[in-house]
Amino acid sequence: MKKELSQTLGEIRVLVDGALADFLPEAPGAPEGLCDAMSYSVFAGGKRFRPALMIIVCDALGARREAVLPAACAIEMIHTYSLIHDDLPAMDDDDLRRGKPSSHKAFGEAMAILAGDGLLTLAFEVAAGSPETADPAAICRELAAAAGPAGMVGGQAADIAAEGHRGTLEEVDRIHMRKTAALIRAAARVGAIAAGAGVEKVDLAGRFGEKLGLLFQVTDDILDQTADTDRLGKTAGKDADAGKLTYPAVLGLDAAREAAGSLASEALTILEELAPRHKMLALLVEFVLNRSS
Ligand code: GRG
Repeated sequence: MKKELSQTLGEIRVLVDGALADFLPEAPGAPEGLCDAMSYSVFAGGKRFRPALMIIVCDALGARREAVLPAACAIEMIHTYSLIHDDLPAMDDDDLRRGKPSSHKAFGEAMAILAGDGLLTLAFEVAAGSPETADPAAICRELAAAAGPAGMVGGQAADIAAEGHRGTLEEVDRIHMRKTAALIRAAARVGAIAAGAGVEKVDLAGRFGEKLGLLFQVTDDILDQTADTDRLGKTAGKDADAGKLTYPAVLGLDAAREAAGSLASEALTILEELAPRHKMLALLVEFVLNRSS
């Protein structure tokens, strides 16, 4: 990763982790064990990619980071809930996440379900507390639409339904557009909304985020097949074993790599209109294209 990007991501991690630590133990009246399970997964070492994208889009449009910080924490809570629930035996049944025992292995299934529920609901309380200038209602709507039945939850349901079937590229796109790209698209849109951007800029940010989100999924699928469990922090090769509809399964590895290159170019083309020559966003695209974990 380029030094400038790793420095910016480091700064953002400190900012977001500090704010998350403030928000998490303060679920008033929540039993201690529940807060422990919520904090365990939030601080298990995730990359903070979605908050970083949101904050860098906000930076690129010239706004202060305070405007977007609650929403950045909210999206990380939503993302973490999705991983906790995805790892459950009824879903992907994975014992390992972010290099540590997954939530249900550490706390039991019931507490893992509740930790996910707690994070999802707390996320909206936190997002609703965004500064008035950042349009909290619009932010909550974006996050809810991206996480809900027409977004991530719908994508997860479609993904489960497609297991073991041979599919087309269009089907894989349709699933992953919702399961992974919708939340990443929302990260970019919310960054623009919090910066006070108009509808056209918000839509451009969304188109940029959508390409980046699909790219993120293609590289995730490629890594699942090519990287080892230690590097991934989750069990490698699970998608193929579960008969999942992935980009390499439908296209083959070489064509999946080409598709990743095309998505990165498309994202960079949209960036020229969104924030011309914005180096950090361009570096973020390059990072997702070349990531190794
Ligand atoms: C259970 C409603 C529900 C949804 C689950 C996100 C998801 C939907 C499932 C996770 C399966 C998966 C591996 C998807 C690929 C893309 C993805 C979300 C990877 C994990 O995100 P990273 O790499 O994780 O940002 P870290 O740990 O760095 O935060």
